[in-house]
Amino acid sequence: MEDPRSIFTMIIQGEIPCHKVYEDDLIFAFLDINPSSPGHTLVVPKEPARSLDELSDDSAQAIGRALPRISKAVLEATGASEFNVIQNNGPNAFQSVFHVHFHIIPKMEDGRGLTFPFNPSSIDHEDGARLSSSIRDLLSSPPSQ
Ligand code: DGP
Repeated sequence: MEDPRSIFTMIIQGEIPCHKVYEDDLIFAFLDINPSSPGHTLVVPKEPARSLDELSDDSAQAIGRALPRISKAVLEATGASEFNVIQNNGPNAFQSVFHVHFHIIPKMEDGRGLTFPFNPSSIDHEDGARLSSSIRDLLSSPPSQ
């Protein structure tokens, strides 16, 4: 039978080797095996949520605390002064490992790092008013857990 655990859970549990950079009760961070630039780091909650919208408040809080600290250390270790943090959810949104993770990607002076088109458009204000109202309403009701 196929192992239901994600590859990141196996890394966290020490069954698959990695270049670990940080660990606490709720968080694990290690270098990406396919780095976009030197120091490309993945910050992963130990909780095996598949996507960010499924993550518990406790893990979200721990990630929020860890990201700036880990980013600072990655910058210092690589000599980069700029970086991207990116987090993908769903296969069409470029997620390939279905265990929440944040990429910290140093932007090097020679251009190495994240490159992508943002595909911007102009906001439709009527649509914007409707959507922001709908999101506000959803956020003001108690979380369903
Ligand atoms: P994403 O596309 O956002 O799901 O990114 C998944 C990343 O995980 C991708 O950049 C490569 C990395 N990755 C996949 N398998 C392994 C592994 O076994 N070890 C390490 N260190 N990184 C991995």
